[in-house]
Amino acid sequence: MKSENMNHEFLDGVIDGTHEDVYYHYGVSSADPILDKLRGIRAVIMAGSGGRIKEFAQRWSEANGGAEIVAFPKEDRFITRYTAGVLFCSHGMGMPSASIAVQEMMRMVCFLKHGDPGAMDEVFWARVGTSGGVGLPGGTIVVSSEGLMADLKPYRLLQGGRGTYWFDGTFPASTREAILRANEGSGISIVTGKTVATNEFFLEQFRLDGAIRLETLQTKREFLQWLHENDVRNIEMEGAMLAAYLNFWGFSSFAMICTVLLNRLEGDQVASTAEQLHKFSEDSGVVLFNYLTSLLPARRLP
Ligand code: R2B
Ligand code: URA
Repeated sequence: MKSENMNHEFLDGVIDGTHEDVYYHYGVSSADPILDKLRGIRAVIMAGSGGRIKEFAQRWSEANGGAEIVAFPKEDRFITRYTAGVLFCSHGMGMPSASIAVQEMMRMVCFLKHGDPGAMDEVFWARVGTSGGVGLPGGTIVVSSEGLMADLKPYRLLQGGRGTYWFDGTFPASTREAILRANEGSGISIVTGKTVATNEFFLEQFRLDGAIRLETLQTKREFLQWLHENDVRNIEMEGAMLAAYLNFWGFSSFAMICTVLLNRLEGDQVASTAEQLHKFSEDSGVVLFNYLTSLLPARRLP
């Protein structure tokens, strides 16, 4: 962990009880007794949709002998479920939304682990999501090697009028390889490669089917070709920020597992049937659970 990058000015007082931390978007605070149930946290799993989070938690609880599922009271922003060492949490769509979820989760993990860097670094983080494939058919799973913005540079934020904050968007190779190993023989098509995270579903992804259209078929093809030549395999909307923030604190175990909904070289509209979409998203869940089970062996009932 990179202690020098943590906000000790604020967090040290939370850990020693001098003041509370209010995780506003989750409706809980560090003084809330509900957090005592989460002290054994070993993984934070994020997904865009709240429905997905509830399904994941249910599945993980069943795999762990029906372990208790704890829900945070506030659900109008993010849906959260904790069970058997894993905190499942939705993050909405796009980096502005997901960055709130990630920052509050990082603070919460720090509090839950009493600021102990060794214990914090035992926590595995993942986003399981959907994406557009760059030369890959629907149903392929991409485990990201790096998260970049649409200009193929890492995640950045504006520092007022003074310049730009730059971050590191790489995903740890050891976690990626462990996920692949845990899924050997699964029959699921899994590739690794760079992922572009955009600030917009239509314009920054060079779609031609938005209300606003700023590109041509030719420039869209050139963009996607450029991404492909630079080893980008899929496009989504959160990965560059997720890797950036987790790297900033120095977590060593995190990943992004995204299913491909369509091959962007062939079109823009997500036109798969509900059944196909269900199967695609099931597969990314299977990839995650195969790894989670290897990491935290499930305690099945006899
Ligand atoms: C993938 O899918 C969502 C947009 O449909 C977005 O959250 C993402 O990254
Ligand atoms: N999510 C995205 O951000 N883009 C796609 O093309 C599909 C899912």
